[in-house]
Amino acid sequence: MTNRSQQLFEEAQKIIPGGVNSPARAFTPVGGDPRFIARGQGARITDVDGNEYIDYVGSWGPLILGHAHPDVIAAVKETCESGTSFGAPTEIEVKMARLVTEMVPSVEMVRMVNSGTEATMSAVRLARGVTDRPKIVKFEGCWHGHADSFLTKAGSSALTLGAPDSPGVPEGIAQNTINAPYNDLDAVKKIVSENRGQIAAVIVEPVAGNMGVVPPGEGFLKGLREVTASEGIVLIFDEVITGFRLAPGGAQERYGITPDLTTLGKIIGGGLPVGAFGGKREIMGHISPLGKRVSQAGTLSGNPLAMAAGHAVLQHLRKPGIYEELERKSKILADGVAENIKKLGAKVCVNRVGSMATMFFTPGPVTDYASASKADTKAFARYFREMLHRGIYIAPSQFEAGFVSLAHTDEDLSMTIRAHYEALKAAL
Ligand code: KE4
Repeated sequence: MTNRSQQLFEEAQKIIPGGVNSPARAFTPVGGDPRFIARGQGARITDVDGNEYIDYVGSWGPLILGHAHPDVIAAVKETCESGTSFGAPTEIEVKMARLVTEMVPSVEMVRMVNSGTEATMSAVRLARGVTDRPKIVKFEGCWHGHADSFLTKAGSSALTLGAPDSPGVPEGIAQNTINAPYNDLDAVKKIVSENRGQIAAVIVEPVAGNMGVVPPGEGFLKGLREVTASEGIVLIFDEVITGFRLAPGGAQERYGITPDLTTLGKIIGGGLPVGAFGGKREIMGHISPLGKRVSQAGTLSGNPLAMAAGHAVLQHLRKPGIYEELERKSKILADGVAENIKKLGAKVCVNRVGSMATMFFTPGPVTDYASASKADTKAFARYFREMLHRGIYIAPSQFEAGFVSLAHTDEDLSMTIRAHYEALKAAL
């Protein structure tokens, strides 16, 4: 029964575009109406009609500890007793910067912002300011938030809703963004040689999450590092999803590649609005008010509540055994899903890196935007509805990642595997 959700959605659509404050939440690609969520606890969320779901969206990545983790709640409660924002530096911002620079060694200096979009937008402006070059290279199907420079062949909601090239982005801006196929190093080398001295940055999701999960091929990240280093191009790892997800130091720790700049979001805020960008001191030293004074600012950047929440999460993630436990849980689910696929002889494929994964409705392999786009999105929609009906909440799009959290219990995982078998069978 979803009466209350339907009532709220009807009202919401009159006063909020599409009834949602982010298009990724729209159920357009999967049919039906979004569920309005009343509360979350651990790995579960409950909608306003009292329906409970095991949650694999986790607010699109931030909730690696699960919903309403006591450490996070306590930190926010305690902090807000002293006020919510001052527009002046606070101690918690220094503690957070220290924690981030310790956990991600390539980040020698870090600036807090309020979203992943602000982080990537600022990092690209900084790269352009430092190099005095206009162009950037991104990868088809990657999503770096909704700043103009990124909205060409973009992933996530742009891809899901069929608008990878957004209206409203002037040609003058779009022409400075060059897209390459993900995992295609030769294409990048060709672009670089054809635009010598013009490219400020290459920005990449070191593990793509926004066309569904697509891991970097053998040598891809290493090759990007080499070609950018040799051409004085700033290599930006967009770790808004992978940061603190794939290892304490993110994908760069997992794959052993050091970018010049890193963008962060999601987990760093523990569910509150936080983004961050940081990297080499010689580059960060040109962010206003320093050096060349590349402009960047924000009223609520480093907000004490958001810093307290993020700090509580990151401290938890530094404990021994955390990522081994996350991998243990993720592998249980992955193995169960693989067994179901085998039993059903389903022509689907799964890409997984650690606790982020996507099942594609195509035989695969899925290595880039072109192969991801072959997925049967109608079959995915059927599967989505069957999972929702069985109390499993996954992203309402074929082109997103699913996330296991530390709060998912072995029982949650077993229930999910059983539901997955039935839902996949019904969707085929
Ligand atoms: P935000 O501005 O949404 O905080 O972050 C933008 C962003 C930047 N980089 C990467 C790799 C990202 O995945 C994101 C945002 N991710 C999407 C879902 N894949 C957020 C969900 C939404 O747009 O509502």
